[in-house]
Amino acid sequence: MTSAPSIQPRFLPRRDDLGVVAVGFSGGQTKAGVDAAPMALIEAGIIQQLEEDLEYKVTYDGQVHNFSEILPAEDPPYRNMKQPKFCSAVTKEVSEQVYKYAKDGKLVLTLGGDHSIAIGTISGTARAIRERFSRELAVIWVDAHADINTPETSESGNIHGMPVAFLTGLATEDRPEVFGWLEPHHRLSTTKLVYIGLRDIDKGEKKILKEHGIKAFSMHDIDRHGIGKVMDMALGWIGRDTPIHLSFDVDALDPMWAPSTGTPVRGGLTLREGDFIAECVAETGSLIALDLVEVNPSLDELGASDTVRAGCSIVRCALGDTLL
Ligand SMILES: [Mn+2]
Repeated sequence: MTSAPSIQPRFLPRRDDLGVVAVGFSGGQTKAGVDAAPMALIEAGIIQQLEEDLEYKVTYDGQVHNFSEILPAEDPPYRNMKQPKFCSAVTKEVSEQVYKYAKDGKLVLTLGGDHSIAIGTISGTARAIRERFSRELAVIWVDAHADINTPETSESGNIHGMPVAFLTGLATEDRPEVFGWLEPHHRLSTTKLVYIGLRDIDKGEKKILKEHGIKAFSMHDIDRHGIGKVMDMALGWIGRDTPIHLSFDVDALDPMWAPSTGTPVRGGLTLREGDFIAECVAETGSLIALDLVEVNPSLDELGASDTVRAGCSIVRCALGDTLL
């Protein structure tokens, strides 16, 4: 039994109050199955663990949303993006839900789904934090990939590789039905973004990261400094007293630990390094939202349960679980 997090809240009036959003969405990429992740995580007991072991008061509507009711009749590619209208409509709904929880002072946990849903989660918290504290949000994006392609630099056209470009305003669009609903108050500053775990970056993305001076700790940096120093540097860059949204793509972990994911890349984080990142963020007391995305239980029959277990562990660590 672990007691509730003892860290003093800076941004949460009620540190033990958690809103859960389950987003069974796979339209930001082309492999089926990532939509089944929220149910797999819930069946593995994640909500129960948060309630019983970490003593959170959980608000959850009991539904995994697949948003089939807003699936557009026609959704042809636009500016090279696949399923642009569906992704835009779903992320807008997610944004509203996350905003409501965050505005209400709740910590928000979103279970994905592919990483395109972060357009919704991060825009929702960015807006709530601006309204509640007149502050800018910081984002720690833990991932093998930078997900910062613009529609024009993307080779695949999959929107799960573009969320950071839309969130930072590096990609913009006027049409409201294709992310035109993202307004300045939804956005994230490129100076408030920190990547950890990168190792598979497209040419166009490397250029974007360099040109905008975006803080990124690749696997090379983790090899050089160790994960402890990297976390010190990452949190130092963000600064104390800044609300943090942690967006954790399970593919940041090495496929040895998390094989059931859409775009696995070898040479990744160990299970402990992943948990350590989450523990360090929890220790700041500044976490206001957490995404866990890209668990795909259908891709690797043998590795699915390992991947789900790894995902549950990261969520528990980020929400205050400790080894001792
Ligand atoms: Mn990702």
